[in-house]
Amino acid sequence: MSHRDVHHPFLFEIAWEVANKVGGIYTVIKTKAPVTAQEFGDRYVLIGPLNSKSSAAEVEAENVTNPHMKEILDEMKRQGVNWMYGRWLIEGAPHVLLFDTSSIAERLDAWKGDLWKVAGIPSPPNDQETNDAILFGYLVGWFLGDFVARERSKAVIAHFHEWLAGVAIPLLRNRHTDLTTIFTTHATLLGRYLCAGSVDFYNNIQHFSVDEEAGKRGIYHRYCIERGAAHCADVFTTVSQITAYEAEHLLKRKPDGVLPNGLNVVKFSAMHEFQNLHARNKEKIHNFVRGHFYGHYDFDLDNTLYFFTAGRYEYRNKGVDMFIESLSRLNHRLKACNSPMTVVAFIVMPAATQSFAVEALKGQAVTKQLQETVKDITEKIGQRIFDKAARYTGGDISRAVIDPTELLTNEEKILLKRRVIALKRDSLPLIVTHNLIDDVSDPILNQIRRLQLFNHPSDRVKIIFHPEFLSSNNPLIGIDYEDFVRGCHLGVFPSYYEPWGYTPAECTVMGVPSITTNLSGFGGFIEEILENSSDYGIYIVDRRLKSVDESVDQLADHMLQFCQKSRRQRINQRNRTERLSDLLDWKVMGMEYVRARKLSLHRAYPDSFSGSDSGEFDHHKVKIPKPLSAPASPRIRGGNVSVDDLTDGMQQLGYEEEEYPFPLILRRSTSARDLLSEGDLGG
Ligand code: G6P
Ligand code: 1S3
Repeated sequence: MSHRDVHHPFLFEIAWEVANKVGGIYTVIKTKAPVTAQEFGDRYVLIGPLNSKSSAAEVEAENVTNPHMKEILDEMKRQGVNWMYGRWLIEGAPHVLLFDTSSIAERLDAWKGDLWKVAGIPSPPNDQETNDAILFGYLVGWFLGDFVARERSKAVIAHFHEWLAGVAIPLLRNRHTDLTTIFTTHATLLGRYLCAGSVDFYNNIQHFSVDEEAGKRGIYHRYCIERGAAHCADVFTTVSQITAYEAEHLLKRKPDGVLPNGLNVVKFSAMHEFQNLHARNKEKIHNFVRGHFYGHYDFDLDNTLYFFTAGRYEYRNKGVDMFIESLSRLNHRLKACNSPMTVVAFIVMPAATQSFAVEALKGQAVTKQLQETVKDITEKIGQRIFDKAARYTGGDISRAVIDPTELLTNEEKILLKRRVIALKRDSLPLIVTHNLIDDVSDPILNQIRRLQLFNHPSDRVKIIFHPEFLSSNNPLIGIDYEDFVRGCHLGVFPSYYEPWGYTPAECTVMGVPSITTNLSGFGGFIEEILENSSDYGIYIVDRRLKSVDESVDQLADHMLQFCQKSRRQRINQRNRTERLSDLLDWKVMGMEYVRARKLSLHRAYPDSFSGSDSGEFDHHKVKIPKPLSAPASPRIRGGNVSVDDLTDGMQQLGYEEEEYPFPLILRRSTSARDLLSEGDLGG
């Protein structure tokens, strides 16, 4: 029987994206680090790969202070393993240990043979990612095995993320290493592949012949690593219910629990600062739009809404197909109801490009020239008005005030006309801001062509496809992604395959309403905790039970409803959205990690806990009611009134939303933790 202390365990968290940005898992680990480092202190170490390009910038090297670790790492170095130990330069500054897989590449064949022998996992010769995963897995297994052999007083938890870090799990199990393991998968390999094709994934999930499907796609060996890790871990988890369902059918183990992704939420001291930021950043987008639509800038920016979608270019998985189709329907509906609104919809998804489109650069240049000329002339006019007034020496006062018809000199009129003539163009405003290498077969462009959404003056929905991530150094639209999101009105993410989906969650913490689907992990999570999420600025499209056509219609309806809101209603909705950010903070979300660790200790060391405490996940969740759950005001009693109508009414009576005599919305003081779950969360 083991006598390890289960109340003060060591925690090793292992992932290929520790101090190494590849995709979403980097965001998970990095944003979670502060709360985990606070909980475990020096007993928390992250293990990742040593990347010659990024490690030096991400990590500050320091001496290994733990004597057991020092002994082991010195010995590994003697045997040729190159590693780096230090502090990750992020909030929370956790300890990190990075292994250089290339330094030990000569052992690859031996380890591949061993993996086949002990776990029956094959590995073909030329798959670099799998080779790295095997080298990394054997190094981690070596280190952890030696660590628990020396550190005998405290329990050790090893928490692995995603298949790339999963090779060590079957090894540790096979070697009966005295520690407990957790495996969290952030997607399944096969699910991602199947969804990107044209299968009806969710309706057939029980029926796939998984080995055969993996084999057909050349990923059988990777699939074996993923499935092996899922089955050999003491505790198996995913990031959402939808991925848990997927994992149960494709990996054939029902996850023990769900560990949703949080964010490190930064609150402004002034409540309305995020609204001011919206207005400031919207102005930057306005400037870009004036230039982009030069010669066709005939719509009112005060009645223009900015919608956007963004992410990796996975046309079907990220729901771009559905977004464009719904924009076309929205266009028709706005025209049909003679709406004064214009929607500019941005698609920000990197694709292979040659350069910026000349026409796009020209638009910004001619508009900037016009702006500078106007500024210049305005200054001169001001000077002339001042001079004339200052020269007043008595007599008829009207002679000291410049005649408005003489405000502009002839030269200024000519210069202004030249600038205006430069705005003339024969073509319609561009759809795509760059020259795409594969313009002819690009799926986004082809869908836009098919629907003829060509930014015609009569179109109420305009589209701009920016096939590159945003940055403040960009000569067209010089703005960082976060500022861009803040300046927009609505994020639209109608994903088909999205284990979690950080994009709508990020919108929420910035107080920007968004649209997601019930096939995304985030959408499912929100549906579970909010009764009427659209009142809080999170619209959920049903892509699970509705036909494609019905889902497209629902998405178009949500966008139309949004277009029908008044400015006041948009401001109120943004306030409600922003208040949800506490729920997405790791301080709350991290509690599920606490439960997973507790369960893993229970499973490995059951005798160290009292009999009544099973350590199992408690799935009981409490829903946050819709904003109007409370007694209504006299004005609305008995009526079926929307939250927008109510808000308008109360504001006419002179109330601000914060001062309502009934709880319209979740208050800041409400403990999100209490609302999310009940029971003992201790670890
Ligand atoms: C923020 C600003 C307001 C501005 C509003 C515009 O709330 O604080 O001053 O009027 O944004 O909102 P809109 O939805 O029209 O961009
Ligand atoms: C995955 O990254 P992706 O964009 O390939 O992991 C992310 C972090 O858990 C998750 O947000 C995303 O949905 C998954 O798909």
